[in-house]
Amino acid sequence: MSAIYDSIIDGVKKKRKKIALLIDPDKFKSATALKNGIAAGVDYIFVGGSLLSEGSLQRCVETIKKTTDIPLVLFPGSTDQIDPHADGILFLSLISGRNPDNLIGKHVASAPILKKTSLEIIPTGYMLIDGGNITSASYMSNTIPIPFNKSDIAVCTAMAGEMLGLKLIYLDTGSGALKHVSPAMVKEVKKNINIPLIAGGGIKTAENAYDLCTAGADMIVIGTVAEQSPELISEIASAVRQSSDYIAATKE
Ligand code: 1GP
Repeated sequence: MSAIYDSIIDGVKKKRKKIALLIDPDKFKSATALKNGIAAGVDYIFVGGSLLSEGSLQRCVETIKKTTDIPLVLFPGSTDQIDPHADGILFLSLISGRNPDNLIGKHVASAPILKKTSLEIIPTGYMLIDGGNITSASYMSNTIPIPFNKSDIAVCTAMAGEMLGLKLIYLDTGSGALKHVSPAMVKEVKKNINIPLIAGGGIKTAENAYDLCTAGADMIVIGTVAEQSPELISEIASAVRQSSDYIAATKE
């Protein structure tokens, strides 16, 4: 079963950029972001967080599944963020870090649990990039992010991830980052890999989303801006679609 991954690949082939709305169960207080995301036609809903202290992942998944058919993909911060009612899971290897637990330990612990579900498992090379502040993702994973301007390190890390058989590369400055990953880094990484590329963290405006998509991101992820300014979701989703149109026009 690979419906989600196939749809990502299809987007890459057709040069149709995608947008995922990230819902952190801890911040899922009002359903406005979800409602606006559905209205804006987001392609995927990601659910998860680096640390869940108040919210319930299960309740969040249940509410989303009752509300929409948009594929729900778990983006887990820990092994207890697995819910069989979701559609898929990003099986994250934190390849920018050197914490063995996030490279293989947590995978071993969660493999028997995942085996019993019908979740689509998407092996993902997850790379934290410095976005100007220490994020929960970096702190909780006990890893140092790749420096903001070191595209060469990002390129080599992404290439290694692809060679290891990972199916996606996700460049993330972390939720609530001051800066999103640079378009220059996205461009370099994209040039050197043949698997889909996701960019997330610190995307605050339609322009940010447009710049990352035109630089080569196949999908962008928005979380904080969707929670804090849900009225911007449709504008950001439109910018993602416009970037696809721009790319299609310039390649003709
Ligand atoms: C974090 O990429 C996501 O892992 C989304 O980040 O919350 O900053 O949009 P933001």
